[in-house]
Amino acid sequence: MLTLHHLEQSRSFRILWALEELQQDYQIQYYKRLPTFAAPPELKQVHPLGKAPILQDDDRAIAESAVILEYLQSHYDPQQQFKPQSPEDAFQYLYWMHYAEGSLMPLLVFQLVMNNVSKNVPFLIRPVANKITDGIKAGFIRPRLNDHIAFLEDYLSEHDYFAGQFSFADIQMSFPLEAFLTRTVGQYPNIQAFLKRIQAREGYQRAKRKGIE
Ligand SMILES: N[C@@H](CCC(=O)N[C@@H](CS)C(=O)NCC(=O)O)C(=O)O
Repeated sequence: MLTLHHLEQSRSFRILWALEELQQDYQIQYYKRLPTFAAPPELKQVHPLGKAPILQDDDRAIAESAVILEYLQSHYDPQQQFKPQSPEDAFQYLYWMHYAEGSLMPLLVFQLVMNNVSKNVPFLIRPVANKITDGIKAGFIRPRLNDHIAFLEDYLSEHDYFAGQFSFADIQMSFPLEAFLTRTVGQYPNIQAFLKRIQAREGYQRAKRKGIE
């Protein structure tokens, strides 16, 4: 039996969605975040790092979204519906699967951490903390993030999905793109159109309903 260890408001939504696309039997173990937004310590009993998602398949606890998605595709997608169809699609699939967590998410997490610094320092030094974090955001994070967003807008101007037809690479990429859009103002027509396309899927809608305990 498959068990998804699902942390609220987290990347484990990707796996919930993939399981719904596969129409697979599974159970969900729900976890709430601590007031600090960290994962609760119980998750460390499932995997030593205690991060979500974790998928348990009998005795094996699998961590890392991309690994779980690839595992599900290779073990639980007998009709190969979510597998890239051509060698070019397979290359794109590999690239975007790694890019999401290897390149894009670190910048977004760094941005989130910088946004939260001033809330976590004593009131009197907030102006200094803000000066430092504003400098890091303007000098380091924003220019890099702008390059990534321009790159993605450009790619999505010519592709409806990241690897040919809808695949698990789209599920992997959905999380940073949704996170980016919730923290930013501005028009990103191709990213917005892509998200609208994938969010309209029945599997996505079912997963949204199940994600709430
Ligand atoms: N690269 C990992 C990242 C896992 C990760 O950092 N998950 C976050 C949830 S979005 C988490 O568990 N955070 C809680 C914490 O760090 O305490 C993946 O894609 O699965």
